[in-house]
Amino acid sequence: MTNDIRPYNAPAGGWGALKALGEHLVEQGIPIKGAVTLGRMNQPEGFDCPGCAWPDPKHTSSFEFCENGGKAVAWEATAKRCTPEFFAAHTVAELSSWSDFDLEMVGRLTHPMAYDAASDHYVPVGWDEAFATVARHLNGLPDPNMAEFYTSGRTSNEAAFLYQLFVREFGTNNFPDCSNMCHEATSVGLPHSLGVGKGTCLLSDFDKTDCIFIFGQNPGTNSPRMMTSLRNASRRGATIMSFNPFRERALERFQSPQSPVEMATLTSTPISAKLYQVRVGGDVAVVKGLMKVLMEADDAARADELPAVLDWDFIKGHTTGIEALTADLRATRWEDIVSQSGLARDDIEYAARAYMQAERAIVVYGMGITQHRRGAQSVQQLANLTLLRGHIGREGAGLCPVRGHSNVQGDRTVGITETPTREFLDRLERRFGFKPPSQHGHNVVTALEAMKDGKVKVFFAIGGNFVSAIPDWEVTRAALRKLDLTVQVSTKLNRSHLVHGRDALILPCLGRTEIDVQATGPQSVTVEDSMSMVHASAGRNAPASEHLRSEPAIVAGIARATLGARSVVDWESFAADYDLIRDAIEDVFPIFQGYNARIRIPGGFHLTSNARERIWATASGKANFLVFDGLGEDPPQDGLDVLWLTTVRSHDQYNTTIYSMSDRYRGVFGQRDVVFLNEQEMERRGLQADDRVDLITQSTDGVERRLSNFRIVPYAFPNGSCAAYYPEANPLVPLYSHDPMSFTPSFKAIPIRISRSCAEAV
Ligand SMILES: Nc1nc2c(c(=O)[nH]1)N[C@H]1C(S)=C(S)[C@@H](COP(=O)(O)OP(=O)(O)OC[C@H]3O[C@@H](n4cnc5c(=O)[nH]c(N)nc54)[C@H](O)[C@@H]3O)O[C@H]1N2
Ligand SMILES: Nc1nc2c(c(=O)[nH]1)N[C@H]1C(S)=C(S)[C@@H](COP(=O)(O)OP(=O)(O)OC[C@H]3O[C@@H](n4cnc5c(=O)[nH]c(N)nc54)[C@H](O)[C@@H]3O)O[C@H]1N2
Ligand SMILES: [Mo]
Repeated sequence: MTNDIRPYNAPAGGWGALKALGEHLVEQGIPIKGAVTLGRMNQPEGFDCPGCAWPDPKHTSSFEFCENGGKAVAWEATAKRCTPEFFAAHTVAELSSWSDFDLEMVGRLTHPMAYDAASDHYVPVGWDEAFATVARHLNGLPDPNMAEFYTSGRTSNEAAFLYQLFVREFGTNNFPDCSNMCHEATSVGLPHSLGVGKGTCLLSDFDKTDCIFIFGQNPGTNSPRMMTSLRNASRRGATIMSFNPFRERALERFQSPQSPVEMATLTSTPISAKLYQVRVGGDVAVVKGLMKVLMEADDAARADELPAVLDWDFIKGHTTGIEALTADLRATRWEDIVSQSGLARDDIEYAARAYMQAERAIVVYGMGITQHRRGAQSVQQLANLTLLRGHIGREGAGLCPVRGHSNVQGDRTVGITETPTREFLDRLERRFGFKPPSQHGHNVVTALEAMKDGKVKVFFAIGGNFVSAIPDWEVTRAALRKLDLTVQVSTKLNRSHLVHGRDALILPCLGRTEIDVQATGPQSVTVEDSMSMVHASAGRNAPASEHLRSEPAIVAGIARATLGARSVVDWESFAADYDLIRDAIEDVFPIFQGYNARIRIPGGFHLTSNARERIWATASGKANFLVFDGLGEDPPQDGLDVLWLTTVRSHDQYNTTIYSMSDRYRGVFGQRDVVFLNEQEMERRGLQADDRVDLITQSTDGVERRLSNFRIVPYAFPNGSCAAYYPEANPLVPLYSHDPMSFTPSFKAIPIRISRSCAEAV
């Protein structure tokens, strides 16, 4: 493929999306099987899309086309296989030189494999022997806290619950989790505001709202089924406003593959009324600006005896902290808001007026908000914005964090957390009869620090690709290589199998599209989507290999091997019948009351949210307005030279899985080692389009973090900001650069300098 830069002028979605998916099915060798499999996705009797966490209309609808959901399914249902013969043909050293794309293109893992240091190959191993290896390492540790148990968010509720049960009976709360790098800022920030660490919207709210504000989220790529809701809202006349340094195509206009008229006439629906290109890290300034306009308009309305702009009944009855918030807003100067946000005051006032006029408004956000040095506090500012007009606990309104992995929210709900509450531990103890550890465990950042310091010996991952998702590769990968054992429960070969400990295991598991038969017959699992809907998922494809095991079966096998007679849990029964796991979940978490009966109803059920009912589980018993000190989401940096680098997903990747080297909507083809920069910033540095440059982090710990030979892509990006792709840019993100409240790495704002690459300078 040519590595080309050319603008993409078509709308998002449409024929371009259909074509892209068709090509992908052919590339995976499954043009027919892929299409049949897609027909079963998100159907009452089918499986849940393994792509994103956006809900489906009740899981009862007819086929809804989603290009990227389709790619996620094709990726799993591929005809390609990664077999023992493949491993025999390639040493780990050789595979380490392969690209991430090439590694995953080998296909589905078929056999459990163990690393053999003498030959530098992975060799086949029996399941029992693999379990015994894990048990030997874990039981040899002087302290259970010397092991880390990572979870990636595709793991079902059933597997996740068993996993936390095993790890807690083993004796630790070390649960680094992908959400530590994702929506942790929501989980940690929002409870202070609303008493709940999740969103308050249902899908039906999008059908009733007048206004949607979207901060730092790219629905056309990362939750494409959301485009149906946005398109319908836009056509109903709801006002959509987006805040994003990129002019993401789907936020501009969308051609719905579900609409025969748009497809036939090549027309599209405009999505955002305005798309504000906020500076990287400028959102708090925008939100404070919006709130300042609302407050001043309310002052003026009061003076003129007009209807209030703020919802004072709600504020007085349901909240605390309004005085401190308004004092802060009064003290915040417009010139600072403008310079920090990169937006004109007029723009912010225009957006605020749209917000003010809406009776029902939804505030949506994604990684552009959470992955900053003050991510948790930034989330709280969005909560303030909704509370000012009483938009929580009202139909058609609310706060809507868009979660990432398809079950990342469910994993949290069923106990994957390094900071368990006393109440949860007590219930676990009452149900099972062992004393779970109460000492808080490690998150991703503290786990990596402990590995660096030699305090950890074993790393176990259920899903994911930890070594590529994490920041600061040079340091963090060296830490992982020092471990005694690394274990990856995976579906495909990835970098985490190649950056490994002295002993290493690859345990291949069933994917969500596949039939899972256990001792009592075929099983289904359950997942919770971004809007707290829980529903069943049952695969229909034959497993990729007869040697695969389900995630619950793998966890139960390891638990039995490790804990043996000292366990009080009947692991075998749980692995044989997932209904029993759900009964146990219900015993520990009363919100799952009637679990097994309720998931048999098509569409599943909603886990109620207190905040949606205007019940505030905060210390004050009210919703709290919280003040953000200043405007900087990230620490100030001196010097004209500094650019804030944000790291984003292309249209053709799923996190660390790269589907292709292109990013169609942003006009980048056949390459990913690029940096997006505006003409003014280029000129300032004497740079031109296509120049090759080095990106160098302005580190504060004296360590050099540099990426070489990145190609400049001129893009109308805000001043002072630039962008590159995740995960290629992860070596630039220092481990210390994280939110002190939520420990979310600041993947969306790294201070860097850019200089011409040496090879070119001569
Ligand atoms: N196809 C596909 N689907 C996915 C994923 C995937 O990789 N591929 N990943 C899944 C996961 S785990 C997650 S968490 C979600 C992620 O979904 P998103 O939250 O959409 O994640 P990103 O693409 O990282 O970034 C979101 C947007 O933030 C913007 N942005 C960057 N910096 C800033 C900033 O400072 N301020 C503002 N306002 N905006 C900013 C970027 O331009 C981008 O449009 O998607 C999930 N779904
Ligand atoms: N710079 C930068 N870094 C980031 C981000 C960013 O925006 N910028 N985003 C962060 C975010 S939001 C997240 S969520 C993390 C993602 O971090 P992870 O969740 O760790 O990474 P993924 O790339 O989603 O994991 C892909 C692997 O999961 C395995 N897999 C897929 N399906 C299954 C399954 O059904 N079962 C099992 N057991 N394994 C499976 C496959 O082997 C595949 O290779 O990355 C974070 N890192
Ligand atoms: Mo995520």
